[in-house]
Amino acid sequence: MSWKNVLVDFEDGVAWVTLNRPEKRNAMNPELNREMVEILDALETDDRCRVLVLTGAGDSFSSGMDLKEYFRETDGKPAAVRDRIFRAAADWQWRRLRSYPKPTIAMVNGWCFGGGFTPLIACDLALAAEEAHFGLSEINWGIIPAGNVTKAIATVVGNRAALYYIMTGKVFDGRRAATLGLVNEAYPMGNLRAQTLSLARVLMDKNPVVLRHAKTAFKNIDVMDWEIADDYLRAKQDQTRFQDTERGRERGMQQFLDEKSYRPGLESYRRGE
Ligand code: ACO
Ligand code: V55
Repeated sequence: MSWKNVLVDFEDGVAWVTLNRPEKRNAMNPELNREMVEILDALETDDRCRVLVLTGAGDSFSSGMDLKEYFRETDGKPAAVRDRIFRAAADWQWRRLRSYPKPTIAMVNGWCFGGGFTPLIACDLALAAEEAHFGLSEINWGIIPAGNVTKAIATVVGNRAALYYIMTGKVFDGRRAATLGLVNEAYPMGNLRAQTLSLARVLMDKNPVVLRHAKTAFKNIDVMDWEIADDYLRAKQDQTRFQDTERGRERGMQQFLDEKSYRPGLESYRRGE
């Protein structure tokens, strides 16, 4: 598997997906976005990928949408052509990523601007370098945060902070991103990769079928009222049992209630027997 604008490396169950246009600060152009759609499709059924980590090459996570190739160069094109070019961005940045069947972690290693927020937030979890810098810079060049950046930011931070950064375009660092809840934790740059791998290992120890349905359910209940959410979650619970060939639920109960060999409040049931 080889792409021009993205690197994919496998290491102990982790697929490291690295946006790779460092000379353009990993700005996302149409070709990179088309490649990312293919990559997410490919990794979905690739057993070498049990957790997907999204990061960037060099000193950037992503400087956002490629202003030249996305905006200037599509300005004169017919609406239908523009729609198609922008759809490749949406297809991976939130549509596929938000409901990805495998756990996803964004590892923000440096600059993250505008459109870069969409895939960052669409990942299940996110870690940042304390030294990384974030900004909703759209306002600085005369556009509103589209490409679902506005929708994405509203799902992770409160109204005050969201509007503050949408309206001022001010830059903030990784520590602030963690305080805001935009990322789970911030670590010194030198520890970021090791910490990401360690978080990936925690996820890899869990039952992948249960993990998949747990995250999908969380993302879907957003638009449901309590009655519908309750019914949906019960149905989802049954679906999980039906699909779980490992029979985690039965094993967990057997190990706790019969064998008294583990405590589910404190650790995971033993999967490999
Ligand atoms: N789109 C297109 N090209 C970009 C982008 C971008 N988003 N970001 C950087 N580049 C290009 C620059 O044009 C330059 O290209 P060149 O070498 O061919 O001249 C190259 O990347 C390096 O950029 P510099 O500005 O020289 O790099 P520096 O390290 O000094 O600064 C920074 C990095 C702060 C990220 C700066 O490049 C920047 O402000 N980029 C734009 C950030 C932004 O506002 N993105 C758009 C958000 S809105 C949206 O996504 C819709
Ligand atoms: C923006 C971002 C997009 C897009 C159009 O933030 C505009 C501006 C993330 O994708 O498709």
